[in-house]
Formats: sequence, C-alpha cells, structure tokens
Amino acid sequence: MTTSAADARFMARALQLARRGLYTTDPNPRVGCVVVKDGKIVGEGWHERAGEPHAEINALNQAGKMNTHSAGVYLTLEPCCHQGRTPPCTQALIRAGVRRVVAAMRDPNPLVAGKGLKEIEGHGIQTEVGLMEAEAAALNPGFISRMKRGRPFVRVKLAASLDGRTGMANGDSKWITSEAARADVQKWRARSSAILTGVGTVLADDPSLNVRDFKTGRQPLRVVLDSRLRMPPRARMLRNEGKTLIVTASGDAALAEALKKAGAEVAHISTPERTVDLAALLKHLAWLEVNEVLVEAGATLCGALLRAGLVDELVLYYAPHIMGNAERGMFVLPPLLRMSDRINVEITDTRALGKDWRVMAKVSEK
Ligand code: AOF
Ligand code: ZN
Repeated sequence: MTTSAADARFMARALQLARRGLYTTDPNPRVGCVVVKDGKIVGEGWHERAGEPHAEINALNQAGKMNTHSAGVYLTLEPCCHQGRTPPCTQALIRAGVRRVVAAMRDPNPLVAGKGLKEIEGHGIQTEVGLMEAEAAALNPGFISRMKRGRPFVRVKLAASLDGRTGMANGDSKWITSEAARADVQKWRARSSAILTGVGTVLADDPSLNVRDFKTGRQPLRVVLDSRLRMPPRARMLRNEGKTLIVTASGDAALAEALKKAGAEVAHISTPERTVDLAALLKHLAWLEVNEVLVEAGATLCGALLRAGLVDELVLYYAPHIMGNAERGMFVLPPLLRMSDRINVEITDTRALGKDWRVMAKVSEK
C-alpha cells in the first residue's frame, strides 16, 4: 500500500464522520467519506440512516461537480456496487470522475466483497485498501459479524458489587446508584439493534428495556427468551414504544395468541430438549438484520451464552459494595474441572463512572 501521512489525516477525518452515524444507521454500517482536491477537503459526508444516501453520495454532493473531477476519496468502507435501498456508489464515483479511492476496509457484505473496488478500478480509478482498517472495523462489529458469521455481535452487560455479586435473580442495574453508569447503559442500548433478556428478569423487574435519554428515532428490538411462555401479556415492555419478540420452545398456541394480541411477536426456536436454541436464535436475529445485541439478563442466560461461545464482549459495572458469597454471581457456569476450562477474556478498557467502575473485555474465541 502506498499511503502517506496526508492520507492518514483524511482517513482519520472520515472515521470521525462515520461515528456520527453510531446511533442511527442500523441495520446499515456506519460509514464516513471525505473528498479531497489539491490537498484540501472539499466534501464531507456520512451515512445517517438506512434508505437515505450513502456517505460518498453526501460527500460528493457537498463537494459539487466542479471539485470531484480528479479528486481523492477517503472511505471507511469499500463503495457498494449493488442496488439496495439506494443505487450503487461505484457508479456515482465513476460519474464524478474521481482519480483515486482509499478505503479503510472491504465491505463484508457478500453482494460487494471486493467487487466495488474492482469495478472502479476497471474504470481507471486508482484504489488502496487497508488504511486504518482496525479503527474502521471497530465501528461496525455487528454488521461485520452478521455478514461474515451469520450472527450478530453479542455484548453482555452486567452490574455487580465489587465482589462480583448481583444480589438478585437478575443482573439488572436498578440498584446501581451512579447516574453515570446508568447513562452509559443507555448509550449501549441506543447503538444496539436488539436487547436480549430472559423471562425471569421480566417477571422479577418488569423492565422497559428501551432508550430513554437519547433521540435516535429508533428503539432496539426487545427479545425475551421464554421457553415456556411465562411472559405476562401486561408486561411493561409490551405497552411502550418499540417491538418485542418472544422466543419460545413452547407449542402452547393459546399463550402465544394472548401475547400476540398484546402486541408481541412470537418465534418458536427450540432444541429437541424443548429449550430455546441459542445459536439458532442468533441466526434468526441476523436474518432480521440485527447487528449488535446487548444482553441485559440474569446469571443463567449470561452463563449459558458464555458457555456456548456466543459472547463477544463484556461490559461489567462494579459498584462500591461488598455483598458476600451467599449472593448470586454473574454467570451460572458448571464447576471447573481443570484450570484450563476457564473462559479467557482480554480486558480492553477500565474506567471510573461516578462511584462505579466499568470493565470492558473481549471474550477470546474458543
Ligand atoms: C457504501 N456507503 O455509506 C454505506 C454502505 O440498502 P442500501 O442501499 O443502503 O445498501 C446497504 C448496503 O450498502 C450495506 O449492506 C453495505 O453493504 C453497504 N453500505 N456502502 O458504499 C455507505 N452505508
Ligand atoms: Zn453505497
């Protein structure tokens, strides 16, 4: 790759622009674009909402026809070459007469996957790919996971005492005193396509699981794991804004009907043992175009997902209390037989949030 310090500066700006779409582009990826002529930025754009123009269209429009001829274009994702909700960006770049396109990464969407860059190369546009790839990929873990693995990116949020106890039948954050930690959870919710919980949490707390302090114009899908359809049709989440999907292993048509009447959708995704099939559930969510899932559930569901190798990231809040060994832990897991059975994580960030601490960790692939 033949990129320069100036290229890095323009790509850093494109990444900054892409971040503006963090809460709005779902189910599309967050993408930013910068158009440069004679060493100066003449157009900037980012993708704001699915169905609306892509980043490069906004940037080319801002630059104007006079400026795009022979311009350099910096993109956090390879330009699309297919007709989706909007026309292919490759055609717009070709029409605009740009000279060079630098993309941070290939589009993992199999409809594009290298074909976008190839197409513009065929029209004499010089291309480079891979500049600041890690930063660009970090913007879209869910989209990339859905396209490459056929499942969403799964992030588990749990709140506990400093000694790792949740103290209740679920990991709800209600008892966390710090306002800062609560506001932080709202952000994770707002960027997620779906929030996953268990019926035990619904029965214990009747949570809303919606986004309250953010104006994003969208609510994540709520997904409730409920193998026996114990979900009350009067649950709070069925009465507020946003959709709820109940995933069950039960064949009880009357219970399902009552929940549908209350506004829920019901999906039957069962193992032969009549529990919800977690891997199949994630596949189903990917099919629904779910990119990032935030799990806000109790130790049983969090443990089951972790054990099944279906968790990608942990967001753990620790409050300044000691609750003692008699209280509930964070993950229900079978006893360790060997030390090598431990689940390895890599801590990626630690910080104080008000009086609490937040630890972020990536779960190592098995
Ligand atoms: C780009 N620039 O800003 C974005 C891209 O239905 P559509 O037309 O919005 O197409 C969505 C697909 O386009 C999406 O799955 C991904 O492959 C690509 N997203 N591409 O050139 C953008 N958001
Ligand atoms: Zn496009």
